[in-house]
Amino acid sequence: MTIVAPSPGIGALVADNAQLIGGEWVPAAGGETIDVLNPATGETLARVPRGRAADVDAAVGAATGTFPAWRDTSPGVRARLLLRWAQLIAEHETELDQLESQEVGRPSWGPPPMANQLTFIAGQADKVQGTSLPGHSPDVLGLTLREPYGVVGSIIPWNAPGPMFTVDAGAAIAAGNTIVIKPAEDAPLTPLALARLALEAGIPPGVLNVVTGYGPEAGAAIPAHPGIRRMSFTGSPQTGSAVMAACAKNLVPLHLELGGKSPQVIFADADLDAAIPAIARGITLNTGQICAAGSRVVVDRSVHGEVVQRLAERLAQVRVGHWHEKVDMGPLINAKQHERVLGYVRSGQDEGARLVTGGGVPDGFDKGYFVEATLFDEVAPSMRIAQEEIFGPVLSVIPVAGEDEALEVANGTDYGLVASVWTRDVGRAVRMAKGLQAGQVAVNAALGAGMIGAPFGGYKRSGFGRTMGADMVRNYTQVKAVSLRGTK
Ligand code: TXE
Repeated sequence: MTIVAPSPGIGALVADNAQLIGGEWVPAAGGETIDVLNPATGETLARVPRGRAADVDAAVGAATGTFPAWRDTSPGVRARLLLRWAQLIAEHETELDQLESQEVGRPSWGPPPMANQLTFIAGQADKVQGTSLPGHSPDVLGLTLREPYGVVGSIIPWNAPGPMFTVDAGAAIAAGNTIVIKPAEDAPLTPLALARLALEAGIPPGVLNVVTGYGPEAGAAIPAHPGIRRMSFTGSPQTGSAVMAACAKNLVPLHLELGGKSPQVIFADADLDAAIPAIARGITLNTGQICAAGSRVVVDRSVHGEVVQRLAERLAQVRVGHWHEKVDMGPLINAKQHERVLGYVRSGQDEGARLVTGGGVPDGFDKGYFVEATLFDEVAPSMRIAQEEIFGPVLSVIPVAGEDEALEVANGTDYGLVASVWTRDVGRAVRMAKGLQAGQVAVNAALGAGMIGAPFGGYKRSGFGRTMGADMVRNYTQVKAVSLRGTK
């Protein structure tokens, strides 16, 4: 274990240069490695194997070998193993929080959600039921069975590596599948630590396999592998499209989660004392690198001036800094994202939006990938900053007149992940909740607030399929109809 470990948690939870295949911690078949950097300082946190197609092949082989025994393991036992995994995560929540904070570069979020997610998932493992079917003949019994797919593949991004890992891996294995999962090259450490705890919990070798590596190498090899029976991808629309094309070629069903351009609609009768802090936090949390970030404020002209002024005051107070400091916002994940976000700021200015606050690199942060919390006003719905996912702390205010225009603008992008509405008028809240094209709608609340296990996923080009929700484990099964005729 030769890891550079600013936090003692890393060395204890993640082995140097090791990925998990068939229950063994192994280097890449080709022996190459990738440095994982701390985005606040550029320092190397750890190195992980640079897996490629040969590593994916080995992982699919291990998962295929383990599948029959895992499929036939009683759902109650699977649930207990998942609960033990959840318990170990809870016992290590401080180290896991520190690990994720360092590799993503965000300030601590406190206890991470993974233990609760797995508890929710484990509760579904023994509740996936089939149905009985009406038949043509009295001596035939018709049934449906829900069965796992086999070996499933998953590719996850870097913005919330812990929760993404447990949601996908947890649901897949709860249903009796085995899985090959590739974390993002920027943030593979929390997934590796979680996989270590899964093994320690007694989840059998080969059920959960983690291949680390770059997207076009290890990632692309997963949907293309003939042994994969279902695929799940979270990331950019461009890469999602490539993964879908590979799945089409390989005839593999898939689930896509591709981000958003989520509107926060404010009407004249809104409670601004509640709306303003929630909206400011919604765009600065994780430095705006959240698929559900509320990146557009669609506001009625009658309160537009006040909303812009109060948002500007709030965003100007956002404290930027390192993960272990008392700050609101860390850096962006890498140089590519830094350039991309600053590029969007330039495009907003070039297209004529009014830069109200932020827009640059904060003073004293020439190292790392920091940006200021940024507010644009007088944004036209057609501008790039109003249409494209920036994945940074850049908020665009679009003034509108009345409910119809608000709905048209809010729905006027290719995305449809989440949306929120701020109004005291119940009738309008109902109309908006029904009219907004989004997988989740919040009324007078931060996006997703106060719900446990709500189904999450997109309309339109935000993707298809849902994670969480009452059917999340069932979604990892396929249906078989069985007819049974008794013999004389
Ligand atoms: O994403 P990629 P990037 C959006 C966000 C961000 C943009 C680019 O707008 O600014 O995407 O981020 C793997 N075959 N989101 O470049 O490329 C890669 O290794 C198979 C939204 O980081 O989609 C990583 O594991 N896999 C989002 C994962 O795909 C490939 C979260 C995501 O990387 C691959 C992240 C390939 N050819 C970014 N190329 C969300 N929906 O939450 C890359 N990968």
